[in-house]
Amino acid sequence: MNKKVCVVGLGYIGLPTAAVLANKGFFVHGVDVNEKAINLINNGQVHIYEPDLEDIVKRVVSEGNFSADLIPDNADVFILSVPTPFKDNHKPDLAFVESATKAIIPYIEPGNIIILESTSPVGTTEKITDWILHERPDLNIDENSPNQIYISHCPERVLPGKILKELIENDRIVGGINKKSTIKTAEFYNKFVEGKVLQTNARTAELSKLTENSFRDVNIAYANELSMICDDLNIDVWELISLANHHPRVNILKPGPGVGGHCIAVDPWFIVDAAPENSKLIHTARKVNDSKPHYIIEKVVEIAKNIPNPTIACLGLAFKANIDDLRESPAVEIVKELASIFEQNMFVAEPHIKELPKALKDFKIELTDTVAAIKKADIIVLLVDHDYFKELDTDLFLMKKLIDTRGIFYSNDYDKNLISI
Ligand code: SAJ
Repeated sequence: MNKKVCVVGLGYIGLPTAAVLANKGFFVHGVDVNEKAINLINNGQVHIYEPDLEDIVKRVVSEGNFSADLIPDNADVFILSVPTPFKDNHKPDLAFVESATKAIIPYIEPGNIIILESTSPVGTTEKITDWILHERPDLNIDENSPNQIYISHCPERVLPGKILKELIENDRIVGGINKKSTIKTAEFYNKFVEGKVLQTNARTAELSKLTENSFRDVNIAYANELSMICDDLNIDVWELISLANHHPRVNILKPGPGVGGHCIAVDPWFIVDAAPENSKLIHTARKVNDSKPHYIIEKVVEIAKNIPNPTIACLGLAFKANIDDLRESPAVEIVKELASIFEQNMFVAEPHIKELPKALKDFKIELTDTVAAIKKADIIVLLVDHDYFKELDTDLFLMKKLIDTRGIFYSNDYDKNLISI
């Protein structure tokens, strides 16, 4: 029985994973470089928002099944769940994976399972194996050796906002560095996952995760491209998509102000970097989605030309609906650019945050409540489809220009002041 698990990286994935494992009866030793987060967790609190997470953390910490620390400890299973960002040139940055691996190396013992959960370029699990075996020649991955360790990739696939449910219910893909690693790792996930645990090799598991997020990116790019075509042709894209989706084999996703978050806008680059000649579609989709914020900015500027001293209100900063996460948010990028153009006359409403993010601090932007922002503005740019915005009284928008990038105010009645893109 694998009783002790060491989870390295207590962020959006690692912390919920640690909490779920502790809740299932494992003894979990969590590790992070963020001392503030460690102290909060050991107090039964959390530093990120995810529904129900704090309640579970509070309970498992008080029951003694979960504690957090700056340094790893011996364990039966090590899980690496650290960020894998890309560098300025869109090349993957494995610095966190490398430092997390190096941190656990002194604690690894024969028989241990080491699992990389971070979304990673193809070949990363092999790199981890090399780093470990280089520093620990006493260990090996040879089947039937008494000093054998098991190394696998098992990509996380959970949706922010539904993490605790999806960690248990989603199917998982486990790809070991060899057959024995796959089997041992799958046995571990079968102890707490209710979905299927599918077995493959490490490289296929790595590419499967990148493939899932690229699939979504390519399909969102199609919707975004349609939205710009429709804008040219004076057709409402939301009506168009809802009509086309009546076809039994068509399911077009939603256009928006661009693609945000730390996954879908990042992972496709790992494929483009590894196979540039053969990933033209994936690369183009990235470029289409990255161009959408600029398209929105140009639209606002074009409309503002006809209004003397225009005042702009932007609704929403999060990267998607009903969350407080601003990472890689196209809304933040749009607000930043508009603030540098319209200077004094910018209002922003984001009901999920209390202060502006660092990226917007140097601008003269007023963070205010939604109704006040709308009342003050000539042009309203709706950037996030929060439920809160859906409930707004549409009379507030009378006599104003409304650019709706999320289609929440779309209706069949054509309204000259509503621009849906
Ligand atoms: N978006 C659109 N139109 C759509 C759907 C999404 O513009 O029709 C935008 C959102 O507004 C947001 C971005 O795409 O800016 C990403 O949102 P999302 O809800 O599609 O995905 P994430 O980033 O929250 O989570 C994804 C998930 N992957 C897939 O659905 C294939 C999740 O399962 C992964 O675990 C996660 O990435 C990850 O960690 O990789």
